[in-house]
Amino acid sequence: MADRSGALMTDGEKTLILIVDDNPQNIQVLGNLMEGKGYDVAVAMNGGQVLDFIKDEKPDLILMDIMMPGMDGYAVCGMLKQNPETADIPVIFLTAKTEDDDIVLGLKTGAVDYVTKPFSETVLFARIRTHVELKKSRENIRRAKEELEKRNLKLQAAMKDLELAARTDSLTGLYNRRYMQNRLDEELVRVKRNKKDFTVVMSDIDFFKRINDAHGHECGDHVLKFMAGTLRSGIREQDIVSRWGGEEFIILLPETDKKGGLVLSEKIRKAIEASVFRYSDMDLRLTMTFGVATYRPEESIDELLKRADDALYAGKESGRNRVITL
Ligand code: GH3
Ligand code: MG
Ligand code: MG
Repeated sequence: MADRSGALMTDGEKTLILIVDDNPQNIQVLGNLMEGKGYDVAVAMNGGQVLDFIKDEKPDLILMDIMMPGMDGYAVCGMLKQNPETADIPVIFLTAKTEDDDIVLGLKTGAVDYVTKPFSETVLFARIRTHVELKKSRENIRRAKEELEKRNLKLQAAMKDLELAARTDSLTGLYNRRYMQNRLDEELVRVKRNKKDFTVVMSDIDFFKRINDAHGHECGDHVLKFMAGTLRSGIREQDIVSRWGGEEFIILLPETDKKGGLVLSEKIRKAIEASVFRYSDMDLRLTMTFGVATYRPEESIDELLKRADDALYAGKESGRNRVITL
């Protein structure tokens, strides 16, 4: 490991310093000094070479002369600061220009520091070390922020999935019982405010046990999915259909009176009656019975559901494949 003033960062990464000077002797002296402290060193003798170099590699710090033929140090520094890919690289001017105006101009072009020649090695290294550390901690913060944002996005997606799963019946993809219960409670609050009717339809597949018994449980599951699809395509956008249990479904029809509920249920009943469900070379025909109940002021959701259930039961008793309201 490097000594206290050395160039090895705590993460074990080597630090690359780009020395920019048009004078080979200066480069030689500075390069030896830097390497002696454990830094990796790259050199450029003019602005063009700097711009070429930074295309492939990003140094951790640039030590730059000001007076150079062609592009001077100010111009090179200005270009580096304008490029988002290199703007974060700290530039220290190391120069014989000692006027206040020169220093101010240097800092204005975006340099982090300005060291005049002849320089004290100790001070130069202390400054280099400070600016390299600042840059690395800025990078660490940025990386940590990016990582945090990535995790946040993942978490948000997982939460969305979880919310969806919590309200969905996994077999049919319809809303589940718990979600419907919540929606019914909400509807009750709404109806007290806007005084509009709402209707619930409880439906149950007729003789479903026979399907399971004759063709197996897997066939029964397919039938449930098929029925769920038929119910879903029979309702309007504002309606909500859920799997209430086994082979029983509840449809919530907001702002719908009894007549509307009966019409919609009859339409779905007919669609089911007319459809053929194909399962491994068999054509199965199924029917459903529907119990319709429209909300009555002051009753509870349980009372409303009880009336829908009673109507459904009456439909079963009187021969199935029908829509009943009491
Ligand atoms: P009814 O016309 O009176 O409604 O008669 P049914 O045979 O449809 O009603 P019953 O209540 O006697 O039987 C319901 C059957 O539904 C029994 C149960 O095994 C089956 N069942 C409930 N949930 C599922 C499921 O998730 N998958 C399958 N395959 N069958 C289910
Ligand atoms: Mg049934
Ligand atoms: Mg049943």
